[in-house]
Amino acid sequence: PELATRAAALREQICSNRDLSFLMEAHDGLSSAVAERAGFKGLWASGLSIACSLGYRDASEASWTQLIDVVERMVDSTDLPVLVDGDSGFGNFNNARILAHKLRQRGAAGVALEDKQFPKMNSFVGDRHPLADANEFSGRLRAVKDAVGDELVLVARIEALIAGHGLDEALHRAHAYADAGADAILIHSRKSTADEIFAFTNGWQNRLPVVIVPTKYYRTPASAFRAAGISTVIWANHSMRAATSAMRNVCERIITEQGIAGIEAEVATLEDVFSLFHYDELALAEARYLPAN
Ligand code: SPV
Ligand code: MG
Repeated sequence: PELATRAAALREQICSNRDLSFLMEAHDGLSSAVAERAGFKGLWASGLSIACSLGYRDASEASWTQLIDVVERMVDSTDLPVLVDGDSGFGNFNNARILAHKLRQRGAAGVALEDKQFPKMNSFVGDRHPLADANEFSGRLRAVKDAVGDELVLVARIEALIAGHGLDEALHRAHAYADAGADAILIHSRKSTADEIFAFTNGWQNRLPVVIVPTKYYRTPASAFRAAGISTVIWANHSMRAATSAMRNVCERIITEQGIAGIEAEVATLEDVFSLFHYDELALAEARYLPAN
């Protein structure tokens, strides 16, 4: 679809749809196509998963140009809107607005920016998560809004709870980022229960839609998120982790069995893989455009 249509679709899912929305992690064209075929309506271009697939750590090691190249493959391989994990924006307001501008050009539907300093570290690694100054980060958000307007959904991600600050700091930042023009707030937590998420949603009262990433509080059912009025849940890294287990298993089996007969029935068929990328369309196009002889 037209790129503006994808941004509108993501805006509908995050900002106006009253039911809970789900975004599935993907990190390349294949994982995007698989998620679409399975029935997801939107994708999360996870910084962690993209870093993993490129062999980097999720610590701002991949460059922003590498990120936009991956996003382009994700956009081209599906019709789905893609919310891109823009980390901390790769620098100050200027780097953030260049990133947003290029993401829009490559067909992204939205970008999430987190209020950390560059280089960032994955929120589940270690204890050093220096936050950006809230005013400075608000300037990053305003610069992105001025650069791309409504053509990208702008999600402001709050890392205050990750960094060990309290609810007050998280709410203070959420209000500042709403004032700066964010379309939605992503509140992140590394706790194994959703208590601090629900404390946040109680205090926030949905001034803007709330997006969450329940990687660590995975036992909380979707019904509880609905009841708290949350807008969108991101299943942030599960295709990458599933692929890691599946690839390891098949590697170990092939080494042990010195053959592939045993695993043939357990891996996707080639027909399955071909069908994800519409080889049938190419055959039709050949009939139409290649000389007949
Ligand atoms: C990601 O998927 O890269 C995220 C979510 O930012 S998390 O890893 O939970 O920080
Ligand atoms: Mg990330």
